[in-house]
Amino acid sequence: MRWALPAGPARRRSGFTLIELMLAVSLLSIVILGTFESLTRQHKTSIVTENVVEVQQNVRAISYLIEREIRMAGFMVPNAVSICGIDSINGPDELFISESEPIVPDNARAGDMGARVTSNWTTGNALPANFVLTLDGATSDLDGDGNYFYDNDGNGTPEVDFRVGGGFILGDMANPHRGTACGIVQQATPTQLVVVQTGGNLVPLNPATDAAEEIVVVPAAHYAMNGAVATGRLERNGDLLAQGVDDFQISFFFDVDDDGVIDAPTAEEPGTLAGNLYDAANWDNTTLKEVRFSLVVRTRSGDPDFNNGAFMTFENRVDPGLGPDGFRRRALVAAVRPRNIGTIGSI
Ligand SMILES: [Ca+2]
Ligand SMILES: [Ca+2]
Ligand SMILES: [Ca+2]
Ligand SMILES: [Ca+2]
Repeated sequence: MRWALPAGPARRRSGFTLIELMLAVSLLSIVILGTFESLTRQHKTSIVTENVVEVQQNVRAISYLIEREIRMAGFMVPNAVSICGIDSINGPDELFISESEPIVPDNARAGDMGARVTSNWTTGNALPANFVLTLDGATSDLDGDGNYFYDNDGNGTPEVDFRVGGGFILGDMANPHRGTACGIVQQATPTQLVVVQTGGNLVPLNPATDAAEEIVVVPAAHYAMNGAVATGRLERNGDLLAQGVDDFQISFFFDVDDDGVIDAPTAEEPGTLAGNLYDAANWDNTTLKEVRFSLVVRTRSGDPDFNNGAFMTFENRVDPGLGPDGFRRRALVAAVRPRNIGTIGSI
């Protein structure tokens, strides 16, 4: 008798065993988790890149504007009123640059444009707020072409070359060694300015050695951080230029001994080192050779995975010692030679 194998198809298993199922699920979850982590990482990286690119673009655009304006400082106006600043060691600096917008170039009048102040300028002390400057109306159309630039009252017709809320620079064009004063315009007509002086001053006239004074005032672009530094707003004449700005520092380089070389890093480079402050009252703008500014901008949002990132100090700014805060930063330092200073008559 022969044994036969059971007829019919061999028994086939259908479905998975529990072990197989568990193995498959855990493999799948590893794959999903890995993909998710990689996506999250990529997303984070792209946010950081985006933030940093945004900051870099902002810094470049703003610094281009400031560089261009510093290069034009003193355009057509006396050297004495070309530039002014307020230096600080515990906060951002402020910069005033003579404005070229209201001016149509005129070679015959280069170095001569600017409204003449006929009232007395009290020297030696900071002026009271809302100080009134009486102007010679024949000179307050800066370029004398019969047109004004600013329409402060918004009636559609420009009525004056000074912008309310904008900056001003004042100096003695006959005696530029007396220094420079600057501040904000409160009210403006062709015959009168109401101003708040916030920086610099003119030292008293020395009747024995000085020429008869010739006080002149010009409109200025005022670069400053708005009020509380925490806002991070850098403004030009009250208009927003950039947000996320940590610091704005300025230093000034002079050639007082006129040997063609910027002077040694002592008092002739005010605003560079600790204890080395710039005061516009002490400097003759005709000897100014170079202006250096630094701009520190941080990313819009902090990066929790970034353990560094702290306040960056330049020039004479004292480190506030705040420690790492997770913000990535970009800093830019630019040195600019104002081409209209020390060369009266050139454009
Ligand atoms: Ca400073
Ligand atoms: Ca004009
Ligand atoms: Ca008007
Ligand atoms: Ca020198």
